[in-house]
Amino acid sequence: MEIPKTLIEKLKSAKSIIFFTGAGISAESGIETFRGKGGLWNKMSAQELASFDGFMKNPDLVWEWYQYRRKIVRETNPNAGHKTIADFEKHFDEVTVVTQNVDNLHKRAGSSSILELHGNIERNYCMDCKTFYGVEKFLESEEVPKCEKCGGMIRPDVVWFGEVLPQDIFAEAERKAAESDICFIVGTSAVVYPAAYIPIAAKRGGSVLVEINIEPTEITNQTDYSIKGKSGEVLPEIFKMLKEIT
Ligand code: BV8
Ligand code: ZN
Repeated sequence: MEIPKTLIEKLKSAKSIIFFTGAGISAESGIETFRGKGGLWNKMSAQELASFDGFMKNPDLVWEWYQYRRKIVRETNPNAGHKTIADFEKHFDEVTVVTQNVDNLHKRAGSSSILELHGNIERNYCMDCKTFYGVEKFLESEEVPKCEKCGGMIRPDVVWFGEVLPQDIFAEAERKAAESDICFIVGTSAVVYPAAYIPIAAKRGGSVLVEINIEPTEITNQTDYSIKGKSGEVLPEIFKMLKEIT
């Protein structure tokens, strides 16, 4: 992999950094991506499954799909990519992770400033009274559980297609992006909106865009640097080169 020296120079003088991440950063942990080969969306046409209509049409099937994904998440660990991002926090005034992922791996890797645009698969809530439940509560349920307080249907606390993102979190992510000096775009095909606006907000704010991906994406031609490689290898290499000159 080719890490440009000018990027390391820019990093040296940077104050605030954001990491905009997608499913690709979790691929080396063993969690399938959505659009890659054998990805989640291809197998289970997840576009319908990860939607409110899909859930209402077939609640137990969608619930089972999330239970299957939660099991995978429980059995995987953060990889070197997640851990390096957590390490960046010790070297810069401000590091923010803006993630589209719902797998909680950034938190488990030790990152402390995380904005989850699409929710978190390890949380559930009642569709009627909005009571939140931790994932351990219904670990073994094969059907959609019912709320203990009001009997309502329980759903995963993730943002489905056609649903609005948490406005406060999205606004905070836009602000951090606009104020950042450098915006890493890691492991995302950048096709899902409005999340994919975040790197655009960073660019508009004068940020240097650095893409890390195993293949070109929708955003590649807008980036200042596009580094081809696995995030679990590229991020540690960047961090190593940075430490050598600081
Ligand atoms: C909204 C949570 C509107 C759930 C997800 C028609 C109808 C309705 C909406 C739309 C429509 N047409 C367009 C839209 C908008 C839609 C959208 O953008 N669709 C796309 C597909 C065109 N967006 C929405 O619906 C959003 N809501 O617009 O609401 C609205 C407005 C007002 C009022 C009411 C409604 C909600 C979008 C959120 C959907 N939820 N996930 C769940 O996970 O179950 S999206 C899902 O895709 C994940 O969150 C995922 O993170 C995200 C993006 O995918 P990526 O992360 O990029 O993953 P992908 O597999 O695509 O790419 C992986 C990349 O990694 C690849 O580039 C690969 O090369 C790379 N890679 C692989 N390995 C590695 C690697 N890179 C580095 N290293 C490696 N080792
Ligand atoms: Zn309830």
